[in-house]
Amino acid sequence: MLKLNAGDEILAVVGGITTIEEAKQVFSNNLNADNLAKLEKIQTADALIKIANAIQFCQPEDVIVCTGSPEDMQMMRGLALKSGTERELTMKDHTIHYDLPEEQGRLVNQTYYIINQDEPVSVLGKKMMRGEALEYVRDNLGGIMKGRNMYVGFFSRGPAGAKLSLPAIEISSSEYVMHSGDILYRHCYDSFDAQVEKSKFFLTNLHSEGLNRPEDLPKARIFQDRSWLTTFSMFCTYAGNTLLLKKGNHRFAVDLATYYGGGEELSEHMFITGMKDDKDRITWFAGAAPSGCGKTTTAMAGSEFVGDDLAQMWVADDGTMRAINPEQGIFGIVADVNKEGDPYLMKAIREEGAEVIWSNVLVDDANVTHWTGNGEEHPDKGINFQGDWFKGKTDANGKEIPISHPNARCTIRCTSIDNYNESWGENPEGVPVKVITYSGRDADTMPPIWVGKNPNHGVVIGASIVSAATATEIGASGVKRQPWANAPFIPGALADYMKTQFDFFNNTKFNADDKPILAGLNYFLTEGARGGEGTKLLGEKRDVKPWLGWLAAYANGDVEAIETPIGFIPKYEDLKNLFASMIDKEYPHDLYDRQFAIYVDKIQARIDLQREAFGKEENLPNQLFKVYDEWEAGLKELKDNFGDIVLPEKF
Ligand code: SPV
Ligand code: MN
Repeated sequence: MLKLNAGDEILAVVGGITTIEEAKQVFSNNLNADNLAKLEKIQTADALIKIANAIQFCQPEDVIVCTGSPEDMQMMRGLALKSGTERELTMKDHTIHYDLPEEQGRLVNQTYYIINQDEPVSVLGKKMMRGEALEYVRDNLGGIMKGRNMYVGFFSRGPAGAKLSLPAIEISSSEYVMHSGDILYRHCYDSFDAQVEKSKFFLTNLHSEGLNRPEDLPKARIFQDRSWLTTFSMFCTYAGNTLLLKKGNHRFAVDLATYYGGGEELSEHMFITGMKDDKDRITWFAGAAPSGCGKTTTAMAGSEFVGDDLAQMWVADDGTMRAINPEQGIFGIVADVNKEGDPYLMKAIREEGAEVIWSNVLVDDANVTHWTGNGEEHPDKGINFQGDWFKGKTDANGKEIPISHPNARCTIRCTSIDNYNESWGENPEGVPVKVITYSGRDADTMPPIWVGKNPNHGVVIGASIVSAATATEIGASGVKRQPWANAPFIPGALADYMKTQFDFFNNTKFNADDKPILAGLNYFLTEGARGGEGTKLLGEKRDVKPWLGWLAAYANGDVEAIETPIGFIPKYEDLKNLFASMIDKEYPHDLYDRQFAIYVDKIQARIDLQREAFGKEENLPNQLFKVYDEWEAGLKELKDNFGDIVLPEKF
């Protein structure tokens, strides 16, 4: 069980400020009249004491309070340019930021949960005892902001007034981090106190990149203090390591949902998107996929986009499942974003009108950005994530350096994207979710879509996601299990998280008609895995639309499905019609057969892999193994009757 406020509060120990009077003294010593007046509006004593401790400890030259007003945001953008952490591009309101060549993703091996004696931590995360972390923070963050500015912003992770919105403070010496925060998160300076009052919690994030030198990178640490809902980040700049409103606070939100949500809340690594049909009915989806597996693209396939990375979800009093996006923008991978597959995003980042921070892409002599897979002409030279670049340039190992890093990204507000549905996105009641999807990069086993037969089967589909390694995590390789695509962000025991999933989806508060369906989604099947040759995909990016379209039709009772041992799959005729009406594409029967044939031995091998890995965890809910038993029994019978590869017509 997670214990809040247990053990020493590191920030208080290193800062030494414990009372509001002391805090006010720190403010009057360090802030000019303008910023002092801004900070005076905030009344939450605990928050003020934290900020005072950060000032006392990091010793900035100046403290700048970011209220989220248009003037303050304009100022922050200006400061980012002045400091050189961003550079202006030719396109109006576009800037470029580079992270160190060695820091192009999340520093998984330098990210730690701070723990107290005997606290269970996810087997997937690293942990450090509180005392050791305290010493590390004291030694490395003390005085780190001497001679520079400290920025303080107040944000809400979610629309104001939503049940699961959480207020958070971001403190950083990086103009780029704060500018990114302005784009990706909702400021709540004016309502911070009221939001803390309502949610009872607020989150605190403290970051400094120090001198931003490659030689300091080994010292970089991302600490997550679960007990005090506080993060510390140092000697790094990549937003996934520094803008801890994102994954840092997501980890705390997972903890809160798991240990305090009572089976009525979830905090997931999921997009939120809606599809409006010809009857003007919107079917809402929330879908999990590991980092770098097309979550943004899937979200953008909806006509009513709401979010591409995180979802806070709950069972509402009206018996529906609701979801909000804790963010208001996207920090999206740009590799392979092109006109054909991502028309909305492409328009937003390629045409004037949006404020965009690019990171780690190539900038040519005309100050225009380029990236791999954009479907455009590429220049022969420019500047990218590793400095000067020219076509054919190789790295120290003789490997050709791509034009942009595979984890290069763009930071942009949702309101700049044409399919964003702002009224739903900002609705504190959340969107009513009917379909949950779970996907990974699975080249050879599962079909494009299949629906769990009941909530427990659905939960186990989520538990069983696998994926090839991606560029989002430094040092990752091979095929990895990716439980719920959320494992890198689950701080506590996996068993506790899993129990919450079973409790949530079996919650009796759901109306029978409003229970979401839970489905697997996989568009990475290759020719080679289905009787052909090579690694070419069997489908295309744009097929996502008919896949989601079928799930919507099924969830609404418009189509029937075929029952297989692992779940329900679509009928050929329905898909054929959807391919034609949604993307004007012919969908041949033999492609259907190849995509939806059940490969019994391959699926069985997956179950074996999962059983073995989960077998090492303690106290896992029994339902997990019961579902695997059911799948296995069905698969065995299938194989006895029809052999290893079973076409849909056999069911
Ligand atoms: C991811 O890697 O899942 C991201 C980007 O969404 S990060 O901010 O690094 O988490
Ligand atoms: Mn993500």
